[in-house]
Amino acid sequence: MSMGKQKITTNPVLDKLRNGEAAVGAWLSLASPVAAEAMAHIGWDWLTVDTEHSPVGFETMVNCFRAAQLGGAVPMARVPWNDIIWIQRTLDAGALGLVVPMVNTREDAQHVVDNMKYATRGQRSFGGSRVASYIDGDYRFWADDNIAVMVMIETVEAVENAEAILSVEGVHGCFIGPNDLALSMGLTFKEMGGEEHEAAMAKVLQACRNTGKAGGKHCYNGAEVTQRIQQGFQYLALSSDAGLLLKGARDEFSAIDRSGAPAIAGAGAKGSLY
Ligand code: 3PY
Ligand code: MG
Repeated sequence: MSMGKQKITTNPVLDKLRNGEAAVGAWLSLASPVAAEAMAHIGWDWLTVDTEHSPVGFETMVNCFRAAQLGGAVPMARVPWNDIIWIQRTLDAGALGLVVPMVNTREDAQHVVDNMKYATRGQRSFGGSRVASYIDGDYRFWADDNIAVMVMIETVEAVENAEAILSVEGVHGCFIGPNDLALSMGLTFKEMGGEEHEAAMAKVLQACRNTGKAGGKHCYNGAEVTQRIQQGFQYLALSSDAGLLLKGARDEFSAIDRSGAPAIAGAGAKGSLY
């Protein structure tokens, strides 16, 4: 059952992860509900508003959640930090899953779970949630095992501790941040995706297999998403609204020929301008 049209009984993203399927989405970094709504209709399983590295404001984030829901994508957010205030407010604002950055130890992961769960499992305080009326059931209990808890593994320390992190009860999976991981390993941009970087990511994937949790990664293009699914990753982000916009704009801008040469095939083509 998809988000938006009818009440959901379970979180469709977690349904997929639990079934061993891939759940593919994208990051929302443009701080634009209009872009979010346009993106949502593509068919993504989820859309994650990035509040760690984008200038999005809190109310705009809520409108991005609404836009995602309208298109049938599960609204999620990456919080800026493993912080009870951010986590509580973002869940109350309607996120059905959180990606939490820089989770380096088992204790960090336990702290994420504590922050995201109501008593008796955690310390989240009850104040309702914007999405309570979109789910079938009592949100307080529904939330317990239906809000996706995704911890980011993006440092050498986290890779070392991956199995301990993932074995924490309540953690559904992890999400590799390739950039911070490379920085932590002292790798240059050119060395990203090289043997050392890939070996660290393979270690995380093995930890996922050993613990029965879902592995995830931020991917650069569709080909990489396909490759990672084949490797066994399940929670895949394909770039971001900002990245995809820039890629399309760059490709088309660089295809313009101002030399006066005869028009290339495709000029005069009809398609969608919007
Ligand atoms: C990273 O690459 O560090 C990320 O956080 C990607 O989302
Ligand atoms: Mg990062």
